[in-house]
Amino acid sequence: MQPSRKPRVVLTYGTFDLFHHGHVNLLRRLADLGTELIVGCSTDAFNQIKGKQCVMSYEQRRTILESCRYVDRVIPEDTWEQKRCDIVNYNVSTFAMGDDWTGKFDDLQDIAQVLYLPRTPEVSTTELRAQIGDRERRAMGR
Ligand code: C2G
Repeated sequence: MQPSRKPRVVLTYGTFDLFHHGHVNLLRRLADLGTELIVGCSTDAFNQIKGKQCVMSYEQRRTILESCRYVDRVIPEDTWEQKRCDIVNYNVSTFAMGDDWTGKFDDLQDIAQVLYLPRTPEVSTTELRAQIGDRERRAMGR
């Protein structure tokens, strides 16, 4: 009988557009840090605030995240400021992001462990969109 592990909630946020293996690598490592992984998925309105053009809607991106084996719960991310409340409300032990965010959320260290994990090299939503565009242009003979 496995001794039941002390509950340890891990929290992260992101847009997760065109879900790719870089996202999966991050979520898998985050899931290994605790007993429950919560993902704050940026809403379409918040992506406008972030200046991010998305291919997929919030509903589509949330559906994909909820299907991921490493994710236990998906919540909407509507503002930059909600992290502190979410950490308290969901009893979060560890807040973690990819290391392109290094230092940006250190102010949360008074209420949670804050980690920045290495990004997966050579893949990004932006890069995928560019590759698709290039291939379409080549197929059209332009
Ligand atoms: N990521 C990664 N490796 C990649 C691409 C992304 O580890 N090759 C990580 C990012 O570092 C981030 C997460 O995957 O932690 C989600 O990336 P995005 O969808 O680009 O999210 P972002 O726009 O960084 O939004 O309040 C925080 C923001 O909502 C984060």
